[in-house]
Amino acid sequence: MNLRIDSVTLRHVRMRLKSPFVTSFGVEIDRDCLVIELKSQGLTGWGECVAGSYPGYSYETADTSWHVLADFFIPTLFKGPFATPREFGGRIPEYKGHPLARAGLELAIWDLLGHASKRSLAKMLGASGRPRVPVGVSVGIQPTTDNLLETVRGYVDQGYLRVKLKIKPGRDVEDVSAVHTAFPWLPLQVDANSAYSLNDVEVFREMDDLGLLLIEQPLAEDDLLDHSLLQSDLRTPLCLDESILSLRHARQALEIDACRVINIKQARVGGLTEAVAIHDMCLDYGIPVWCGGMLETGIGRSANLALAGLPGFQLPGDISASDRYYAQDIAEPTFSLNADGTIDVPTGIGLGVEVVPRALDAVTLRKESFKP
Ligand code: OSB
Ligand code: MG
Repeated sequence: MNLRIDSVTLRHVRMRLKSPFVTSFGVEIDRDCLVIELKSQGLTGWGECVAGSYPGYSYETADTSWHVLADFFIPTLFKGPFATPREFGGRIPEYKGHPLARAGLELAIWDLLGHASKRSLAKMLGASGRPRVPVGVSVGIQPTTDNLLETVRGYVDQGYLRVKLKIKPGRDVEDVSAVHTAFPWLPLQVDANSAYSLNDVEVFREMDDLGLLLIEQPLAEDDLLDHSLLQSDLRTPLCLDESILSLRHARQALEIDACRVINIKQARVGGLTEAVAIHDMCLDYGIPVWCGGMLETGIGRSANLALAGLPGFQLPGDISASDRYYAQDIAEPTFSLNADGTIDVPTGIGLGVEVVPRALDAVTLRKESFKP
């Protein structure tokens, strides 16, 4: 089925997080993102571009994504009809970078084509039918170690299967040891968001004795070589997040042993098409992957759950319940944690969620529609 795009609406939204999310790169009190709405022959597709208000995680922001989408990517949608979401990448070969913007638009095409073919995203991705996926929670840096222990206890009581602790220089080994001592049975991992260098190797040697599942993105995003040197010094697997923007990056990282686990975020790699390709390659290499998150609304969260149903996703994802992030999400139904620490993979057509117009309007800062 070929679908021509009749209109695209971009919205910049800002949603208050239940509690500030603190990482080595900064603080998020509100989360900004772009919500993308495609209309085609009576059908609607939704996407989410997770670029935030400042270039802390990557160089992209909501404003740069708006510019790149409005001025370059969206006009290519009007050049002809789509039969598959994978065609989108082929429409913009001349444009470089901006994976978060690409992924948001590609996601809206997936949702739209799901509605056209009456298939769920999980079906479109070829998931082996895993009906629910194990999940963990990503815990930001807390004001004190006692606050951290209290916060982790809250999530453990809710039933999360593993906890990821954000770390930064000065708030690392001591915090992580305290959590490990208080919850010795709890699967733990850490995420540095590229805050360290090889000068800090002692920090990681100490962390190596804590039995962590993995250490995520300790060094600079463009530094595969130093990750490989650090990995050779540690028993704990390194896991890359920011460094892996494409299948090529993933292959090169594995070839030089820069990591032994990969965090796959469909947003960071420019969309689900590339995410599935990385997943498939890692399955061939015998490298475990897990699904990362970007504090998504229900739109992106649904996509992450569908992706995490693929067989290579062997570790719990950063896909927490909707109520871990927002008091009011913009899409329904929201996602909740099952008693066994899993979340259900959505089964409705497309993303399987409905955007709630009133909830969306309440958080929209800017809105613009584009037509052929
Ligand atoms: O590095 O994985 C990260 C959130 C925003 C930006 C980067 C990261 C994160 C998280 C939270 O760790 C994951 C989530 O719960 O969505
Ligand atoms: Mg990360």
